[in-house]
Parts: sequence; structure tokens; C-alpha cells
Amino acid sequence: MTDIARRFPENPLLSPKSLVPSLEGLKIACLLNPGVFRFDNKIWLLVRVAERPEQSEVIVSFPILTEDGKTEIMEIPLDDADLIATDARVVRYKGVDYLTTLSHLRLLCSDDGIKFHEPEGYSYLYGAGPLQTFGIEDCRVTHLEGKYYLTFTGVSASGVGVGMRTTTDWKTFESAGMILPPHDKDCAIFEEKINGLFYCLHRPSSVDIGGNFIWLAQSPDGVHWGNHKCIIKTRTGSWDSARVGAGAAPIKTEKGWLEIYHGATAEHRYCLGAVLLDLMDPSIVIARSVDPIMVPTEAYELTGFFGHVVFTNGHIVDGDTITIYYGAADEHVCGATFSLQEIFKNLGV
Ligand code: MAN
Repeated sequence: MTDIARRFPENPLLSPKSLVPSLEGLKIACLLNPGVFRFDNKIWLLVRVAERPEQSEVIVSFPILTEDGKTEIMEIPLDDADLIATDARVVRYKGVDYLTTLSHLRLLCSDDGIKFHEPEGYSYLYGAGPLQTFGIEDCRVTHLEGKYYLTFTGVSASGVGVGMRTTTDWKTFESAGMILPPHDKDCAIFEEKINGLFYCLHRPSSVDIGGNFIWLAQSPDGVHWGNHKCIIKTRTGSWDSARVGAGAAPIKTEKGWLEIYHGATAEHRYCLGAVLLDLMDPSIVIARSVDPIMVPTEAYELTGFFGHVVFTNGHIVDGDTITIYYGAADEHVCGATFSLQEIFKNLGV
């Protein structure tokens, strides 16, 4: 199947080897899923850096953070009967789930949107406290009324939830702690208030009844969320049959709020699609992609740390052109552009 994404010929733009590990003894396994924003006349990525020790043939080892921020390495013999290691991303040991890598976030910037470098004077963002001991991931960056809102996945043995920090200068951050409790992720705050309220998309998961659906919520302050509504569900037999989740902040267009979202099958193939939400009441879904707008097709999307994945949580918009930055096979950062008009055509609007 073809898609309507125009991939950068320079892809992958960034790979694990592009950066140095945060700590001796660790290796960057994946560089993926950047939040994207403009600041100081440059294009910035807040990229997820997933690390672990070099793996041996007999032991699985991965870092975790202590509650006061120290890195510890867990080591489990691969032949231990209490170990279940069938997914590259998670292991289960003695009934507890762990991630195989520990993620932090790093700032990169660029003048042309293609070549990125780590600027001096900016710190890495690490998980902090008891709810982020397995790291922080997949940050969305929303610029609203002069402030940047960072919403990311915070992972610990207590579960997977949405953490938030805010900044105006990218050097000092204020933490709002966990704003949406487990199981919840993929939180993207709208870049404008509607009728004086903040809005966000998020993806709680319901294990018994329900599923992995996209929800909409409102807030008076961006921290306390309520009036949750389930607006986008998975579709049986479709490319988004098992999981759907929001990408970056919705894009305001004359036809509605345009959201690029990811959809996955039970076999973990991740594609991208679009939805259009009503401008005044975003709980109203005007249109939704029947066919995906982007499908893993390139070698760097099909094979890697976790193959058959295109996943985005960051973009910049310039007229008709949406440039997305995306994680390919959970291992590299790539870029692609879409024409807004072509997305509208895909949506039938
Ligand atoms: C899933 C995947 C991983 C991620 C965990 C925790 O397993 O999205 O990449 O690390 O969830 O968020």
C-alpha cells in the first residue's frame, strides 16, 4: 500500500549512534518519538533517548531509576523460569512488568529542520520521583499563551500515566506531577483555549470493558482535567483495530481541528491517520481517515528495535505543509511532509 507522506530523502535523520549515552556503561538503543516546537528562531526536537547496557546472550539487563534519581541496573538470567521476555519493549519478572530500556528526553535544535545538534547549556530531562522510575517518554510540546506545556508518559511499577512540566525558557521547568493517572498516555494539549478552557486528547486504557481509545478532556488550568469524553475508538478489521492514540497538538484549520493520530493492530503494526474535530466543540468528530495517511514501508520503518512502526508526536506547520518528525521502528528519528489539502482529500472533506 502506498501513502501520502513525503519522506525526507535524508532519513533517518537521527539514529542511536548520533548521540552519546547519558552514563558510562549504557548504550542508546533507540532514539525516537520527539516532541517538536519552535523557539529562538529554530526548530527543536525533544527526543526520547532509550538506553540500556550492552546485552549479553545469557542475561537481560536494563536500568531503572531510584526514587531519588540514581540509576540502577537490573540483571535477570534469560533462563530464569520467572522471566517472560517476548516483547522487545517490556519484560515480566516474578509478576512485575519492567521496560527493557530507560528513557530520558533531550533537546536538539536545527536551522533547516534536517540537521539537528545538541545545543550547549540545556539539560537533559530525566524521570523524577516514584512515578517515573522506569523513565519518561514520547513528550508532546504545546505552546500556549507564551508557555510550553510538556506532556509525557511517566512509567513506574505503579503504572503508565501522563506527567507534565512547563517552561518558558527551556532551562527552568515547573513540574505539575502526574496529571492523568494510569493507565493513560498520548496526551496532547490544544494550542488554544476554547471558551476559556484548556482541552486535551489523551488515551486511557480500559482492560476489561472498553479498550485503547482517544478521549477528550477539559481543564480550567491545564493541570486538573475533567468532563472526559471518549471520541475515537478502534475499528475492527482496520489498520487501527487494537489501539489508537493522539499525536501532537491538534492543528487549527478552517475545516476544524486536524489531529494526526497513530493506530495499531493486534500484531503491533503502527500507521498514521487523521481526524477532523469541530472547532467549537472538539468532541464532535467531523471526519476520520478510512485509509491511513502513512504506513511503515521503508526499510528503516520495517526493521529495527521494534519493526513495522511509524509513530509521531511532533510536527511543525507552514501554510499547506505539515512536517512531522516520527519514530521509525522505535529506533530512529525521521521526517516527512504532508500537504494539508491531501489530508483533507484522504478525509473526504
Ligand atoms: C509500550 C510501548 C513502549 C513504551 C511502553 C511504556 O510498551 O509504547 O515503547 O516504553 O509502552 O510507555
